[in-house]
Amino acid sequence: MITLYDLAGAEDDRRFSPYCWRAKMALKHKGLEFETVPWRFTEKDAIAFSGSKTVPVIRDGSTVVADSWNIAVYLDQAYPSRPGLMDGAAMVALTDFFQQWTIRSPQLALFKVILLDIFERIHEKDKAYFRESREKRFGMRLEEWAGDPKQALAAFRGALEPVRPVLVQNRFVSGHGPGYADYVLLGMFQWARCVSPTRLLEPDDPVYAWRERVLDLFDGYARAAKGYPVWA
Ligand SMILES: N[C@@H](CCC(=O)N[C@@H](CS)C(=O)NCC(=O)O)C(=O)O
Repeated sequence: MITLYDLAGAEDDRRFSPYCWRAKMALKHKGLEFETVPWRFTEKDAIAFSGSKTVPVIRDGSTVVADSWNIAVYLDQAYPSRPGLMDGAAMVALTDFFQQWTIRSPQLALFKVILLDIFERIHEKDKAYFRESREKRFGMRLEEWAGDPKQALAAFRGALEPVRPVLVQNRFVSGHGPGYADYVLLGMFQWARCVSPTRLLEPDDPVYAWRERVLDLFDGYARAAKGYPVWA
């Protein structure tokens, strides 16, 4: 049984990390059994064994892997006979590009939309650390960085523009069937949905229909997460 350290909010079952969602969907895709351990930002000691200060971290027997990208690559290497997250070196390289783009473009834009909702939903013991570390990163108060919510939402929707033609042509970012790129994008949406009531997409957006398809995978695993409903 694989163990995954998974970021939790104030409640143990509010699991909102986009990177942990990538790992959970990857484990589901591989059909591997796993258990999750709720973890908070300030519980660095609990994952010190991994050498990482961030989650996701997995323990698979005697193997420990930290970082969502490393976990995806590891799972395909360690379990080659199970469904592939990324088939072949070319797809690994292109998916790496896709995850780097996601972090720097739509996910960064979305951070502004949901930042204050995240702050509200995290555990009390994490609040001072979260505010201090993020304000140091942004060089300003959280409230200032978040800015105007309408503008932030418009920027997020605009940042998704490159995936729209792809999702009109194909059912999934990875083509006919879901792959790791889909879980990268879904992780971002789960991050938002688990903490924020903001309606991110209009139902006629091709990204909306794609999100429905991914939420339905694995018997609706991601849909069942504690969070706000997907607005219809
Ligand atoms: N590159 C890492 C990033 C992971 C990451 O930033 N995780 C956040 C939760 S979403 C975290 O653990 N943060 C701890 C902290 O900020 O101290 C990955 O892909 O796994």
